[in-house]
Amino acid sequence: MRAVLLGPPGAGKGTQAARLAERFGIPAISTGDIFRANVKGGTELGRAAQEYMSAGALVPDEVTNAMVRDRLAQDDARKGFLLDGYPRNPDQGVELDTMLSDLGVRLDAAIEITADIDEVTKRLLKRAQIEGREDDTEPVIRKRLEIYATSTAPLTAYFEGRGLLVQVDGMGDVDDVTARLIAAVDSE
Ligand code: B4P
Repeated sequence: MRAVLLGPPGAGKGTQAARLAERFGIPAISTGDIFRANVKGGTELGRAAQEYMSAGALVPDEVTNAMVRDRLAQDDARKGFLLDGYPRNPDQGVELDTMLSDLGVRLDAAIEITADIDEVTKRLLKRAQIEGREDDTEPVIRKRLEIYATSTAPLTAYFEGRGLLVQVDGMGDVDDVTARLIAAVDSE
């Protein structure tokens, strides 16, 4: 399976990507996790990403696209992958197509996890108490949701137009959402 996971911040993309990757035996590739690991490691990539992430903005496309291109070319992604958090805007969507066609493969599905704004805000504020992520404060969450609405949400129509969109309700229990996702993928 080659799929991307879409949805607002806090919808459960990272949470569910890990579970689906294990179930289907493919790597979950989270652009957010890769950026955070680089920030922690003090790498050049981390330095390039940090100021954008802490402001809740998207990291510039040229940085993000190059990173994803490298990651998708690695051996473990040959048999499939689940991209979590990429693409995040229509230009990244077009770039992903180019990367996949260069690799000679195609995307099977774009899975959108839907959840309402109040619920995702509640989840992110709860995570702030547990993990202390600097982008989980109320003003930054608001900014991330705005960017989601203006930059990322248009991807839904982009993938729908190509017959790849699968929408799954992300409200409720984590296990219930996982079961819905597996059922949706199995029926594809
Ligand atoms: P991400 O790491 O992708 O952050 P996110 O959108 O908040 O999603 P995440 O996967 O972490 O959270 P989840 O919904 O699983 O991005 C962070 C930043 O990186 C971006 O703002 C941007 O700066 C940069 N970035 C990443 N990708 C980029 C790209 N392509 N281009 C440019 N910049 C990029 O979970 C949230 C919380 O909810 C968790 O605490 C979880 O435990 C909880 N939760 C999940 N499901 C739940 C459920 N069903 N019920 C209750 N709680 C639940």
